[in-house]
Amino acid sequence: MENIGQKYTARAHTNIALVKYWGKENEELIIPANSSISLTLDEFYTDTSVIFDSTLQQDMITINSEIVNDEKISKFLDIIRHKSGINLFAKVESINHVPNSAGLASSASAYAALATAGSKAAGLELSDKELSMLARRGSGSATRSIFGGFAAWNKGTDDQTSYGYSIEDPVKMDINMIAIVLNNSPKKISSRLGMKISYETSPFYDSWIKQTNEDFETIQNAITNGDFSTLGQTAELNAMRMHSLTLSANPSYLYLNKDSLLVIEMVKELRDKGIECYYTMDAGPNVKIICQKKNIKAIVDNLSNQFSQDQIKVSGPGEKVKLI
Ligand code: 2P0
Repeated sequence: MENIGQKYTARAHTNIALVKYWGKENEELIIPANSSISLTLDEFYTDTSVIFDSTLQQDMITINSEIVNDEKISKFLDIIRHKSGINLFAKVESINHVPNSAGLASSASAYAALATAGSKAAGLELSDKELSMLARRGSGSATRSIFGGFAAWNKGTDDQTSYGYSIEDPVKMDINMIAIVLNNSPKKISSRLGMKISYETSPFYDSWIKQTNEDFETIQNAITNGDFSTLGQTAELNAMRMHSLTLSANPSYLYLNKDSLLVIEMVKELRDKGIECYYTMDAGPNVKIICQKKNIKAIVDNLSNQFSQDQIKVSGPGEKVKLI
């Protein structure tokens, strides 16, 4: 086990779902209620280093240089310890180049990077598929962040059948995302809790599953056919269908705020003017605009009337996870 006692660092990028994951069939193993599709982004990523160290008396974890006491991370390290048979504590240092807990999916890049650096530091040699299954145990969306470009998470039914895979990387389609950061503070209802309430109480949940399985087929075909318009239209509808699960839950909750609605209206106005673009939102108020390169300038100029430059972040497709 020559890797033990050596520090490994991995970089993983966030992803934005085009077909959303919103509910678990198994909370312990993180088996989702539906398969999902995403685009990995190059602008937002996490660098995480891990070393298993025989001198440590407990796991030592820092995020953005601050010491954190996160039981979720230690439980995740336990899974790596169990798989590798090592019995040492770890030092984990993670730097997020993503606004935390604001619907830009920092947990996706965080657990993809931790799974990759952590498994390597523990002497495991895992395939991308195995890495995705490990990352899934930390956070569902991390399953897809092992892969670059267009990626999918096959729902499966148990630990061995629920994994991520690449649909297309590098991406052939001209596709970009413009993230509008409307709120950088941690959200009130975590996605973990939100999706649990929706799964258990929304009377529309069964319809969501039926519809989202159709959306999966439509977007998969749009990627294969290079059909940007169908991809954008379907991703936008799928996002609103997911958010309807928050409104229809008991208790009802909502991630969007008035600025989110403002951006949605701007996107519709731009479309009316012939500038093709679509919106999507996750478990927070930030809106991501899906567009092609030729329209980035017009969209950013329009957004600049309402928002400052540092709120507007343009990103293209990102790479798969790698050791750095
Ligand atoms: C997604 N989201 O597919 C969906 C769409 C947010 C909205 O996956 O409980 O942090 O750790 O598995 O992955 C965010 O939820 O939740 C998410 P857990 P996760 O990207």
